[in-house]
Amino acid sequence: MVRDQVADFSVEYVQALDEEGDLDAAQAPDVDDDQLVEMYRLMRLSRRADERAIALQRRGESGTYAPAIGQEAAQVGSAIAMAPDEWMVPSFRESAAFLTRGAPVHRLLWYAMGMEEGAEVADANFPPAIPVGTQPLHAAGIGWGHEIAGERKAALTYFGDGATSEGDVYEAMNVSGALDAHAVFFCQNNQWAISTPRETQTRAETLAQKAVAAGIEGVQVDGNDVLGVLSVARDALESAREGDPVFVEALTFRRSMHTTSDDPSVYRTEEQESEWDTRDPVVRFEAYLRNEGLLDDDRVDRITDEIEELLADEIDRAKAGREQVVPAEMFDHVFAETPPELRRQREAFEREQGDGEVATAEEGMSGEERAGGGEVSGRGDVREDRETSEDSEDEEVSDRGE
Ligand SMILES: Cc1ncc(C[n+]2csc(CCOP(=O)(O)OP(=O)(O)O)c2C)c(N)n1
Ligand SMILES: [Mg+2]
Repeated sequence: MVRDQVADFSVEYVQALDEEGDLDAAQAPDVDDDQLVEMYRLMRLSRRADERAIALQRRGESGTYAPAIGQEAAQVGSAIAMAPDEWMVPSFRESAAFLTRGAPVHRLLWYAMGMEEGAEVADANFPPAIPVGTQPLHAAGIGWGHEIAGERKAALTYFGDGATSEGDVYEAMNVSGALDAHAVFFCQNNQWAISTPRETQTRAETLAQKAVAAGIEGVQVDGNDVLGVLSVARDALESAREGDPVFVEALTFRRSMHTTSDDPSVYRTEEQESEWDTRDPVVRFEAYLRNEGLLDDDRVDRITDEIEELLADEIDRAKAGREQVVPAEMFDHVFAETPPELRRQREAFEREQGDGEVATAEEGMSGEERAGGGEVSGRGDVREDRETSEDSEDEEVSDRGE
């Protein structure tokens, strides 16, 4: 009888900045001082943009929003590693990645406001993907295209821990391995898939090991360490550009609600949340930059003021754009020639709007259609919030989503 071990696998974990903000020089990526401060600014911008977006939703000025609060290092560190003309293929929680890739805040807000303009495919960024785990297949396709065309480029796709339980994600990794697709699969393991904790998502010890079955490399990184993420993402992209796809599991934490429709206090305790207080990615990176002499109180204050100013302008622009929307136009972009049933719906919708007052898409739906609304729809809860929320936009938003 023969009984040999025929394969041996292991998963590496990478951290450059520890929880106190001390750097392990051996893992440190090469980054100049200006770029370090810019990464910090982007993390702060994203955090604040998310807070403002939540507040807008609470006032009924916007629809459902999925904040990236707590995941800024995972997104900024990976998105900044990409070349501008390489495709980013996001899920629905990538505000920090979008901002790093140059997308304006008002466009993110337009998406949450249910506007077509918010889903524009611009600057090599795909629009958000709401169906969980579908977009890695798009990255596999783009990456295969790069291989066929002989291009030294890679696509990077974002998805969550929950998405790794979807067959599509495995299929995307498997086909990428088989066809040498230039793709990086960047999983933000934020410990939660709505109310499902990581421990019950899968019995696998790590998510990174899911790469093994696809025959591609899998690596874990401290996703709250922006320098560790940058280092791992650079290596992964370099490998993918040569036709060797990589799966990256970034260990992070969703510090806020799943979306503005969610209340995490129903399914997780304050103790579970506070465990991650000391690992906040923004606090850690700021401590490092202060130690390095790249930030002091004055510079931090200036960055804060610039962010507030930028966001005030961007929110004004988002609101001004929203006023231009003709909601009935949503019927015009479905078919080349609008079929009779849709035409009837359009007419009914216009009648309901009466004197041209701007109505939400939901106001034009039947009760039955409304009941079918999805969990993370970019549209849908505007009317309800108008009726129930009296919060002020400027009020501080609780991370617990209460
Ligand atoms: C195919 C599909 N199933 C279910 C949902 C509802 N849903 C939206 S987000 C989500 C959880 C996703 O968790 P994860 O992949 O960890 O991403 P995260 O929300 O934590 O960023 C679910 C089940 C959906 N949008 N699409
Ligand atoms: Mg998750």
